[in-house]
Amino acid sequence: MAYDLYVITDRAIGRGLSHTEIALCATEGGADVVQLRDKSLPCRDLLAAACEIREVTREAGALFIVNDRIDIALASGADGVHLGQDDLPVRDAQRIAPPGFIIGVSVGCIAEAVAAESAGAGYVALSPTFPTTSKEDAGKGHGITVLRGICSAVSLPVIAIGGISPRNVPEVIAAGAEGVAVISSVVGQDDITRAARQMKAIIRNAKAGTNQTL
Ligand code: TZP
Ligand code: MG
Repeated sequence: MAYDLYVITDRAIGRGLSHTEIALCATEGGADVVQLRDKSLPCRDLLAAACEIREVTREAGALFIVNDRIDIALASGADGVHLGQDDLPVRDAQRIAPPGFIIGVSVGCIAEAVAAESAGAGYVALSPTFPTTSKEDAGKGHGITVLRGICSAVSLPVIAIGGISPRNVPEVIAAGAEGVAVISSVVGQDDITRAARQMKAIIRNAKAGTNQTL
């Protein structure tokens, strides 16, 4: 399972494009994971979007994760759900999840990452790694030192989320992150496919140790 480039859909930052259009562009550019994130859509509209993105990601060979809503994730056949510290606890989510279902968890410190791993999470995301304006209540960036500490403390894939740009990908990967989750750096760009392709190349190069930036 690759988590290198994890793209989160956001209709406002995507200038009115639909979730499905964003997913199409992102996967065309090589996104490994698409997360459907929308806190305002009515349930049935969210489910419809999830079912469409399930098709798009299946064709592209990408993972599909639904933010917050395990019901929508299960009903649409998504690969997993992404849960915050105030969402359904991992152990409760596991009781209703089929085998192999991925439960990703946002964490803000080593203790939360270790707890998520013990509870059976499939990956953890340090949220936010850097300051971001894309999530109102994101709080301050935890920074590279915390990221490095989490990467050493758990054996799960660790994803950096919040304020990730082509410029800071090399230090994030060098800290041990398996991948980066982004909104602005891909969805907020005029050409989402091109931006995804560039981010993917930077991640690949950072993993190969070449430290290329834009
Ligand atoms: N969760 C933590 S930070 C964040 C989310 C959804 C927003 C990430 O957006 P950006 O634009 O990549 O900083
Ligand atoms: Mg949440």
